[in-house]
Amino acid sequence: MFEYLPGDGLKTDRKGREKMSVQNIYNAVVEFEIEKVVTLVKAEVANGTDVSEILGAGLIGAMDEVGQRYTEGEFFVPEMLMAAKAMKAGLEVLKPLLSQGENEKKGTIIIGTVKGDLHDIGKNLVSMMMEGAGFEVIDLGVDVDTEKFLASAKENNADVICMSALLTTTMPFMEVTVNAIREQDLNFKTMVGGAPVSKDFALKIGADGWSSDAPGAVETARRLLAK
Ligand code: B1M
Repeated sequence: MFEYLPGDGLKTDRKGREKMSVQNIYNAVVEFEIEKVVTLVKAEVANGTDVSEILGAGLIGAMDEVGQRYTEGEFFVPEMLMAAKAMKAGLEVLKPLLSQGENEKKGTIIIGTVKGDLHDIGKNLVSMMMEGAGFEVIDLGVDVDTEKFLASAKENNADVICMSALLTTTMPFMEVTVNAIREQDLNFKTMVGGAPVSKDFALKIGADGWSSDAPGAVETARRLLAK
């Protein structure tokens, strides 16, 4: 268990020793140092640091910082892209830990980032955690339109269609898919998520489930299948 000392921003363990490792992962992502991210994440895993700590305080926290710097005009698209590469490299190291887990098949999930949207890091994280929880996951990638979601769901006899969006401009495509399922009287549950997607939005468009993060997405999928 670590804690931040007030004022100095340093991470220390209970004995007061400096514990900067997860902060170093964060810094390496913000500085686009791909190899350093990989080395540091491997080292933290070997040290037994909680994966959720590496993810939350390290990798995901860094992407929030990158978004902030983009908003403030300090970073531009190339910087967001380089940081994303560094984040993805770190995520690949964690993948075996996130996607190993229960063997009994829990259901089939179709997942993708909606039409017009190329952000895939959060979607990949949800995908890995779903696999770890025992779901069969068919990942359609990014820029996925309604036709592709539905064709894959029918072909694979899916239980839940999971849609991710990071842009306010692409969120409406979630509603298009939810409506198409209703209009065609299909029996697929839907789940939506992504940074700008709120619970209110999910309720408004008639999605069956929503979560603000990947672990919550797994819980929501479990609940939807239990119904
Ligand atoms: Co862009 N981008 N981006 N971007 N990008 C954002 C999203 C933005 C908020 C940055 C900002 O302005 N501060 C902003 C959107 C503004 C808005 O719509 N309101 C933005 C913009 C504007 C753009 C472009 C339009 C920029 C341009 O070209 N002028 C452009 C759009 C391209 C397109 O998609 N058509 C663009 C491009 C890019 C890159 C390609 C450079 C790159 C993406 C690379 C990639 O994904 N392979 C990129 C990045 C990296 C970001 C930020 C910095 C980081 C996103 C990320 O990976 N976060 C982002 C700022 C931010 O979010 N703070 C930003 C980490 C990831 C783990 O979090 O995806 O939120 P997230 O996933 C979370 C939860 O949301 C949840 O689980 C995860 C955590 O456990 N979750 C789900 C996600 N999906 C879920 C599904 C579920 C449940 C939960 O159920 C189905």
